[in-house]
Amino acid sequence: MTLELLPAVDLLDGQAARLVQGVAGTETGYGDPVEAATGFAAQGARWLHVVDLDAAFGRGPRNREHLGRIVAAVGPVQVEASGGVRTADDLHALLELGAARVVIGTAALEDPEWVAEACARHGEAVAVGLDARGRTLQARGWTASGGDLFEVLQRLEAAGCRRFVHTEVARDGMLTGPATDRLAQVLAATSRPVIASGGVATLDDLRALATLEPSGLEGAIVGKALYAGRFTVTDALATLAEEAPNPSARPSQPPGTRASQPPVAGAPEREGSRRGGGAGGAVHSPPTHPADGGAG
Ligand code: AMZ
Repeated sequence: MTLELLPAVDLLDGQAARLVQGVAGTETGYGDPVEAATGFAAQGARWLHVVDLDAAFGRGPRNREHLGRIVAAVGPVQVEASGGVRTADDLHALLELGAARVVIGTAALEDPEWVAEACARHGEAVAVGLDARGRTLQARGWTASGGDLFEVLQRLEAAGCRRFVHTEVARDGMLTGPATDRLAQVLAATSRPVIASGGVATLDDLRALATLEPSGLEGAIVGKALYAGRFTVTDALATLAEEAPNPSARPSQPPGTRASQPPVAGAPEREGSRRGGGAGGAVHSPPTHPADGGAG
């Protein structure tokens, strides 16, 4: 399978924005989120990851109207929506707006019984967000911490949760490369598909993540690198298609499941894959996205 690319559209007060390590006040604005979303869709993205940052910070669901506009504008591209989903009403509201999948983070720590119930009831339409600094989970817009990444992962997998989104908070918005070692540990700890978020800066980072696909990595969320023009969605999709293993050479398995894997030892370092001073990929502006020039 080809690793899925999920370009990120984070919503802050109705604007597309990127934060640095998720800290409020560090944002760079990127204008109309529908324009960003349709730009990514026009380049062939099949999924978008849309986060209501205001809701995640507890300021209320300020961006639902924009989520609805994005869903309507990009269809049939599927939208994974998250941020501030703490109750069944929040979850239902996002599903009714047309989100194909909703990611629940904070509530996995604060209300694990409800999250287990939501997973059982909504199946593939719910994913658990594991936002972590190392092994410590983060909640409420990453302003509170508590709970062990692996303990919560295993508990919610046992409760029937189908999919996990792992974010390495310390790398988010930093363009420092993904947390491949930690991801390998997460993949070894679950038989469910995992989506990775945080740190992707170059096409070589995507190649490194693609080597984890046979271990159960399903997708990669990319934000800052796209907005900063490090590469385009078109570039990323072409790179991931090149890296996809030959499907005929792989054993067949039911969708959404895989045999448990032995832990993957070490990060998949490719020859020449690490960047030096951010020079790992061609630097150019995303053709269909409002130019920014200022991020990074
Ligand atoms: O940047 C942040 N401070 C931030 C962020 N990007 N805080 C939360 N989130 C994202 C998570 C996940 O997708 O990565 O919001 C979602 C979780 O929200 P909640 O409200 O369920 O914890």
